[in-house]
Order: sequence, then C-alpha cells, then structure tokens
Amino acid sequence: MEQSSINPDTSRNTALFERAKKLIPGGVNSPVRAFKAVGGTPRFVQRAQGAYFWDADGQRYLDYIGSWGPMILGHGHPVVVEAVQKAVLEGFSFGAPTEREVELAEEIVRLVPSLEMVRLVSSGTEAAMSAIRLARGATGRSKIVKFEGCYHGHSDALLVKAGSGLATFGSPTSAGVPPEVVQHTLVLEYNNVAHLEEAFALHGSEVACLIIEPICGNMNFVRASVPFMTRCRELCTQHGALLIFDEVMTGFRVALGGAQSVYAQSIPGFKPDMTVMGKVIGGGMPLAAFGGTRAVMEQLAPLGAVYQAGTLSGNPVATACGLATLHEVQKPGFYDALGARTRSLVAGLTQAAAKAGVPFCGDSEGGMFGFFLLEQLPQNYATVMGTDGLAFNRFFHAMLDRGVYFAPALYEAGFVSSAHSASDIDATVDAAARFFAGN
Ligand code: KE4
Repeated sequence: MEQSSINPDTSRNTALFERAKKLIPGGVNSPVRAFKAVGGTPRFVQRAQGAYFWDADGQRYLDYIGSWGPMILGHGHPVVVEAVQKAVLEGFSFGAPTEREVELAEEIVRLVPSLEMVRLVSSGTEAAMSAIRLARGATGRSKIVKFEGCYHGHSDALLVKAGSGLATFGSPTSAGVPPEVVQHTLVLEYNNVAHLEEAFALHGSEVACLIIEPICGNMNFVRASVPFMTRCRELCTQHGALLIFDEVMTGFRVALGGAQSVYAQSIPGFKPDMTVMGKVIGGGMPLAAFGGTRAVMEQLAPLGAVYQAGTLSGNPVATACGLATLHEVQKPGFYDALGARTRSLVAGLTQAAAKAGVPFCGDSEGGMFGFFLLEQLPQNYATVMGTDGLAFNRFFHAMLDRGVYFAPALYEAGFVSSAHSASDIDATVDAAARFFAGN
C-alpha cells in the first residue's frame, strides 16, 4: 500500500483518547465515535470548515459524516454562523415560547405536506420515543412494530431484537432494559412482506404504530421496496395503526420533502400518519421534532392526556441554526446539485472497484449514500451484517490514511454536503482507486 499521503502521527489524538477514557466511558459520548467496529484511534476534531475537519494532530480530512447528517451545508456556512451569532446575543434559553419556534414549526409543516402540527424536542431519540407514546395514547393500544436494522434512538422499548417467531415479541438488545418493557415490541425483517402480513394477521388489532426508517441509514443504506412500503401503509390503514416515518436521517437530507416525498412519487397519495425528524432541522445543534395530523397531535399535553415535555425544547439558538439551514436548502436547484454530486461519488467508487475486480455496490438519494463490499445491494439487516467486516475495516483505514473520513462502521450511512466540490469527489475516488489497485 502506498505510503500514507498524510501525517501518520496521531499522537495527540491518542493522548486525548487516553485522557478521555479516564473520565468518559469508552472515551466518547456516543458509542460509534470510539472506532470500536473498525479499530484504531478516533480522530478528535479540532475545527471544521466546509467539507473538511482538522483533527488534534492538525490533519485535514474530507468529512463524509457531517455529524451523522446535520451538516448538509458543510461546516461553518456563513449564513448559519451569522444567524447563530445573532441568536446567542438575544439569549441562550428562556424556558418560554419564542417567535422562532413558531417560524420553524410553520416552515416544517409547509415543507412536509403530511404534517399539520409538530412538537420540537432536543434529540431524535426523544422525538421517536414521544411519537410512540403519542401513538399508543391516541389509539389506546400497546403494541408497536419495528424492523431489524432500523434504529430509532435508545429509548427502552426500541432497544429490542426479534423474538423467536412472529407470534413472539422482542427481547432486549441492551442490559438495563427489563424484558417486560419490550414485550409489546414486534421486530420484523425489513422488506419482508410475508412477515408483515403475518404479523398484522396475528396482532393487527393491538398495534398502535409501525415505525420505520423509509430509507434505512442504520443499515448503511437500504431502501424499503415500493411493494413493502405500500403494504406497510395499507395494513396500518386497514388495522387502525399509525404509520410513523422516522426521518431523523432522511428528512431534508434525501429531498426537500424527505423520503415520504420520494415514496409519494411511486405510491400515489402516499403519506405517513406521523413523522419523526432531527439532524438537518437543527443544522448541527440539538433540535428534533415529531409531527402528524392535528387529530393525533392535539392529544399531547397541555391539550391532551399524553404527556411530553423538555427544558430545552425549541431552544432559541438551535431554532435559529435550523431555520437558517432550512432556508438555504430551499434555494433553487439545491437538491438536484447535491444529488448529482452524491451520485458521482458512488459511481466513481463503484467504477474504481470494478476496474480492480473488487465486489462493490452503492446507492444514494439526495445527499445520503451507502456502499457495500458486495456484488448487489442488500435488502435486509442479515445481508448487510453478513458482509466482510475485515475487508470494510481495511478500506476504511486506507481511506482514513489518505485523509478521507467515511463512517467507522459498515452499518452506517454516509453524507455529502453542498460544500463537497467535484474535486473533493475526484480526490476521494482517486484514493479509493489506489487502494483497490493494491497501492
Ligand atoms: P439522536 O437521539 O442520536 O439525535 O437520534 C436518534 C436517531 C433516530 N432515528 C434515526 C433514523 C437515527 O439515525 C438516529 C441517530 N443516528 C445515529 C447514526 N446512525 C446518530 C449517531 C450516534 O448515535 O452517535
């Protein structure tokens, strides 16, 4: 392999990691950042600008994570920086309503036709957890359906793996989650229509909601097939269950109207009943949301009986950051350009691998992409996790050594921002081509 073309010295990163591990479990505040899946030393980010960040050793990286989706404009977009600077001078947090929360709610509802109302919160976990509680309260039912490989945050009822069969409900995937907390959660195979039909035949009248990542970024990048999504919609309607779209990752990332607008192109009139959002709507600051029809949302406190609350919900600085971001992504041609740039990355990587005879496939929608060291795109979690982890890790580190920062886990998606240039894409493809060719 060609000599790393960047500074191989990671001594400051290593020292920081050792220092962090003394005080913070695993040295990180979110597990995936620890590089446990790929090995090696996590890069401690010193600063970021545009498509790049610089680590503690002063090394520059092309950033294809972008905070796991929020940084769709790249880091430090001047309009967003200015909006945040102005907002902090007005105050950091009030615990009282502000006009900007109303403006952001108006913007989200205007851009996502399935929404009549939204509630702002501080994280995707909180948004998904609250949406499920609301679905249960609105339907008076307890059961929920989710899919293997989809991640909806770390609330207890969602840390669950499939039961032994369709008649049995899930078991916890995390210590500290009592079995009874997940006893109402049914975990099905993604894209498996037969599973779906059988589950609703058995439990349809008890199901409060079905929650799904429409394009699953927590299995790297797996699309729900149109027939599968059609049945999700039909069965929820037939049985009176609420269809919840978890668009924390896909919202304003794959299209201005989110993944639901992509499915509405194939399924006439398609709409979920509720939508969970995050990441892009906060522009990198702690802000998420859940929303749906008025009839459902008005069952939330203080109007209705379903309780939900948050000290920093609708935070005035975060809403300024989110609003500035949403204004920028609405500029003419934004998603056309972003989608084309992302497709050029996936095409270039695929061609480079093919030229070297390396099994490789990828997919993208808007500014979100995924790739697999496989001949064809996987349709479910088992196939994704059946891929060669060691080969992925070798690719990950070869690219990292060349200054390209992909997700440090084969089950995570990647993200391109409007700050990634054509030459950035070319440099990425070139680095991959050298690796695939054994250089
Ligand atoms: P947060 O609580 O991390 O803000 O959002 C949870 C969540 C909910 N729904 C979807 C579809 C998500 O992707 C996420 C969080 N995404 C992960 C990346 N796979 C965040 C990164 C991390 O956990 O550190």
